[in-house]
Amino acid sequence: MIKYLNHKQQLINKRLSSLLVPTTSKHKTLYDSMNYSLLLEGKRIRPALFLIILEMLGVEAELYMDVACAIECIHTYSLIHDDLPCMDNDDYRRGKPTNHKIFGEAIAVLAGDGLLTYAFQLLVENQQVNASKKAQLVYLLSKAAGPSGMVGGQAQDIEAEEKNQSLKDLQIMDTCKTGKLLTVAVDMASYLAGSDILLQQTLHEFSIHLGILFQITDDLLDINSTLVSMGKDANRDTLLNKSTYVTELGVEGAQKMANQEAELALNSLSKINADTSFLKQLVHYILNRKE
Ligand code: GRG
Repeated sequence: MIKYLNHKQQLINKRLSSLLVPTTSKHKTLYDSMNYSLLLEGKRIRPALFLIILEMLGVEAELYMDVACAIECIHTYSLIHDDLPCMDNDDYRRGKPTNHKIFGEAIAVLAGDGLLTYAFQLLVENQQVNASKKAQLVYLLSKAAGPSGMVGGQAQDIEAEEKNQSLKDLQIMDTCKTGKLLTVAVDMASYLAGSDILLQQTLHEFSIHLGILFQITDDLLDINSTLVSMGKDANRDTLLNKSTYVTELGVEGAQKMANQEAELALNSLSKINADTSFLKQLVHYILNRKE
């Protein structure tokens, strides 16, 4: 799996590094700031997931590389904004100082804004996709990233600081904040591959379990890791007094739930009549991840 994932990461990194070029030297700082965060070593899980599903469904995935990159642009914007002093106030991300530490808060806000809007430019400029498919991709991605998705989850997170959230509320928050961008990577791939409705639903169900699994392992890593292993400040959730799967269930309970979610994700895959071996390996990779 690691080899396959690394290959996908390399392809994504190559395309990402050629995308953002300023049209005037007057905008150089903004572009430097966007490229700084975009090109740092991220795991590229969301775009890789998108490409893996396309390939599994028999589509030449590289044709849709810019759609994959659009997802990563949105993810990177969310990290830049999440790290700002008015949000989580983090000093490190992807093993390096956060965007605002290098470029200042105003440029970091604009770099996030730039990446968010550029993602949609990338989708619409795409030559591989016809107009009606573009409209559907824009709809799916904006819905997942916007107020009914990631931004909604982030707002709930901000309001919940210093308060105890029930497990149910925590699940609503994480399904939106972390889950929706993973889910939409799967939904966009199954849509582009022209999958029938049953397969789309099964893949969607798989992605929901994968999203919860990803968040639980993130919570477990937050307490068990260091700046070096995670690439960001560890133990931030405790410092910010946030409810997480670990605070609600304890380490053992959270690990048990991670195992259950991994099982449920694998169970969804078992209903699919295609070679799901890479997706199965991705589930195990996320369950056992150390970064
Ligand atoms: C600011 C609108 C807005 C949203 C922020 C992504 C996010 C929402 C907050 C980040 C906080 C956080 C740690 C969420 C947990 C899951 C998560 C998104 C982790 C970071 O993603 P990875 O592990 O990071 O895929 P890399 O660096 O590998 O891309």
